[in-house]
Amino acid sequence: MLRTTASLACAATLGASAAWGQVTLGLEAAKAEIHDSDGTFIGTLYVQQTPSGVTSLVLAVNGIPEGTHGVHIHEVGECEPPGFESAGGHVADGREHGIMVEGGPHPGDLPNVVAGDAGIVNVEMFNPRLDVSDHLFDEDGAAVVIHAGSDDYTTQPAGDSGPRIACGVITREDTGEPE
Ligand SMILES: [Cu+2]
Repeated sequence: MLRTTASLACAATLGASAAWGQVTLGLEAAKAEIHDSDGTFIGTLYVQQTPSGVTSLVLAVNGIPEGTHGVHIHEVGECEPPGFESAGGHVADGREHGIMVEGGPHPGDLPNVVAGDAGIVNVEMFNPRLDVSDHLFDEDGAAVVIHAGSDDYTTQPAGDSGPRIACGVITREDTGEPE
């Protein structure tokens, strides 16, 4: 009985670590260190291609205002504070912005995140449209951007989500050779 309990606990621990940003050998993975408009480091985004072709993103930030925030993958890997306009528009691939729009969403569109009064967000997201090789590692790279307000998933081109309050340049993570 004791033995069964121990192995179940072990399986649960392994499952959790695989979901939270652990890389899989030979599949594309990426990371962004996110800074706010003052240049303060506030957290990290991990991005990973998975065997199913769906991209997994794990966002962990500490130090954004309480409330709901739009988060997107923007098309240029440059984060020039304070406004982060250098990151350009969303990774769009000719699509419309937002899940509530016909012809949407952008591959760079992500669900809103909610920060409590401590300013912390810890979330894992799946994105079937975002391709790590094609969208993140193209010539001008890519960046993750957090907005001051929430994305309404409708308004073009960015869901009326307000100013850009944090940004992280996405860089490739070495995942070794395919097995
Ligand atoms: Cu955005």
